[in-house]
Amino acid sequence: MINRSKKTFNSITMLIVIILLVTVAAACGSSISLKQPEEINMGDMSGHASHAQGGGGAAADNAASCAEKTEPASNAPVKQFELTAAVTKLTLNNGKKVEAWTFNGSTPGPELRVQEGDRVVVKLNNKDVKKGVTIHWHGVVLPCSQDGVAGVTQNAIWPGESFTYEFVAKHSGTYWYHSHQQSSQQANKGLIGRLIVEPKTSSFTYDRDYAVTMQKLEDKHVLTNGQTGGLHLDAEPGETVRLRLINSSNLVQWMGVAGAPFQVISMDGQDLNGPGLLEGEWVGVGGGQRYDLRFTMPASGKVRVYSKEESKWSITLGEGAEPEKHREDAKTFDFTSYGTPKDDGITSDMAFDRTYKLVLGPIDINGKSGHQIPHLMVKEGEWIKVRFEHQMGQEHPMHLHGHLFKVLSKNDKPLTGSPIYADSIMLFKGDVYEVAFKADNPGLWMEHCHNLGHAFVGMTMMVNYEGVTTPYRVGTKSGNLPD
Ligand SMILES: [Cu+2]
Repeated sequence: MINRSKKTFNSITMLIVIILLVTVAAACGSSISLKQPEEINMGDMSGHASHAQGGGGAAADNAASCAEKTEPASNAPVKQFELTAAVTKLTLNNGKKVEAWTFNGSTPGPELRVQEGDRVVVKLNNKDVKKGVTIHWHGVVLPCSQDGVAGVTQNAIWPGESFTYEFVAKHSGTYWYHSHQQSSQQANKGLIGRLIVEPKTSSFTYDRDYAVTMQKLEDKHVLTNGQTGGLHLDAEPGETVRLRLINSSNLVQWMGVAGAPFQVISMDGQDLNGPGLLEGEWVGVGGGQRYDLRFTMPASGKVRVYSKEESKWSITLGEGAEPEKHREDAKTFDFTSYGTPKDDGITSDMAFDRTYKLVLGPIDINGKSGHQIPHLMVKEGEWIKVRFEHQMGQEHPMHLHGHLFKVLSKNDKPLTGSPIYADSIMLFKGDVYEVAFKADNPGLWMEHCHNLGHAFVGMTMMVNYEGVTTPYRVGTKSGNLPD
């Protein structure tokens, strides 16, 4: 009873803190920043290893800096790009004027398309974004020094400076990029774009391949690939379409498909096994998540993919009569029992080297916030299980850098459909998920809520490999503030 009332008290305190933060932020405009630490070493392991339930302790033999973890030379075909971040006065197609922060003059920035196995080389220039910029390649498994987190994997790139990213696109799929310097503000101001890694061979065929960014610029302008008022894409009756949906906004978007049955063929860029046909279900795409849909254009000519809230994102494909929208109270897509199982040997009851439990509050993890949250320590070669329990607040799309994890169970029931590999898991209040990953990419990796507003106020932590260090520092002294 006492514990319970204490818990309730803590939750109420947390809510009051959120309300205060939001009020202060609203009152002061975008120049507000929370009291930030002066200098923090995110690779500092002192006192942080004790939270593991087993394992841990010994330092790794091969201590190394994140900065030295680069993509090894290879004969991979090179795809080169240049992205320049700049403050840009944009006129949206509804006539509204916005001062956005853009890559190459637009938001989203250019869609980067490469093939699986390509060596992707991207030169980032900062023209005049005074707060500094970086690029994080969301969902891409790459070497630590290329992850784009200011103060952890590099310094922020200041006006007049450049930085070149280089990594091999090992996994095909739908990804995106965004600044990870003051990410909540910078993504919101427009420093985002799409990265599509086309498969060498696909388990799915399609005639059209489209990628769509669902974006909320400055918390208010609803943009579909930069357009207000929805997006139209060409498709002929009988053609099969792969539609890659990317939710770059903070909140979950419930997406419906009117006019055709559809499949979810990929989540977070990773293909599903044997996905069946769905009709009239709402697909919840969390902040930062990607869902690839596949459908065949009907003889009547038109399909509409749209968010449940009428005034939001809408994509029409083809020409013809408006298809009938499905019911508001239709069922929601459940990936835990979708598609066909495939044994990969990764299960809840296999032996894990370390198991961690993360209890999510409104803006906290295990009752702690930001730099106070102990790192999840791992060692190369280990298998790690993470149990997420959502106790209070909005949905939390928890995102892990540098790895793909497998979703093992929901509410302690193992998944019964296709294996799900992802870089994020969205939890609603009451949800419990267990995920597993192999520690096979030594580095210092963020694990945070991709409601970037939540990350900004502290819902962010690190998964650190033993022995890996960083020469970079987070804090007001360096100006590296990744959020
Ligand atoms: Cu969150």
